[in-house]
Amino acid sequence: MNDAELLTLPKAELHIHIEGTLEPEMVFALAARNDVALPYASVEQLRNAHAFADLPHFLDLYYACMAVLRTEDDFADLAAAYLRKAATQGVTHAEIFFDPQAHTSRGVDLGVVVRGLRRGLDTASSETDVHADLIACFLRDKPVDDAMTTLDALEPFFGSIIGIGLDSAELGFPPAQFAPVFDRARDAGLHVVAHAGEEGPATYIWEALDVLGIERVDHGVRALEDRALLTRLATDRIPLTTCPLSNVRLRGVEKLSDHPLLDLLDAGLVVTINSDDPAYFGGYIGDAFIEARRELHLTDEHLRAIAQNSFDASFTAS
Ligand code: ES4
Ligand code: ZN
Repeated sequence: MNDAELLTLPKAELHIHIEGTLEPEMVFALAARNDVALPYASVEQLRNAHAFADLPHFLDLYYACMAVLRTEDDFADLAAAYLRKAATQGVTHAEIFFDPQAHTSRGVDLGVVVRGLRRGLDTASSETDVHADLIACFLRDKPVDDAMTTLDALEPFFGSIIGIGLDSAELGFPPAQFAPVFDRARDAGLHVVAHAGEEGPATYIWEALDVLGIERVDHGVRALEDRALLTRLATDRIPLTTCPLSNVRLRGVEKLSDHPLLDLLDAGLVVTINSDDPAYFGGYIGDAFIEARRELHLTDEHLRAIAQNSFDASFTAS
């Protein structure tokens, strides 16, 4: 398989934050459209700020840039641009995260967010044939009460989302405290996932599995530190949505050639490759496949297995 074939190899994207697809050019375009002041003078200056020490450092810029997203059209444009881009990278199915609290806390109505995203996805979907679903993520570095209130507010939109997730700063924010929120979501028939083992320890992955009842682990790379956990993930076929370019940019690994994704595959896990926040981490999902192949010497057999895993691990792809 050459790079062009790998780029367009059919794949499902299971770990993508729609706000992380906000390219610097769109930040400036929306800032102008909405009359929002930016602390950067140019697209180039903003791009130069894309050098991160760790996850919290990245999140500061990620939340700051979102200030330009204000209207239903903004969210629709963002979602449509992502899906069109994804179509060029072999994506035929995407399960897309969004962060309701990052918008409602700025005074943006939740309906504006969900209706805008859904409209943008529908528009691009009809052009590209890429199927797209939404997963609402709660911010684990905000109080549980805030997540519960947000779940209440999401209830009228349960028909527009397929599940809930848990994201934002991980270290110091163990998953178990969100049990009441996840219990309610599961009772409502929603799928449940959580970021765990990105920067946090393997114990957070155990908690997310046993207390939150998650069906997929987002990232999960630190599972390698716990043999019993690897056995559990392999036995129960709990997929991992790894994001190699993200782990390099946020310094979870020093360089891509150090990424443990092959070790996770060798341990028998259902491993997938995803893009996380492609506007910030230097590449979309097809780019991640290409770079991971180059640096980790993945064979065509590995790559086809990883792509197949993405469909097996998806909630709604047929
Ligand atoms: C995120 Cl890379 C990452 N980790 C946790 N939460 C996030 N939200 C957006 N990107
Ligand atoms: Zn993520």
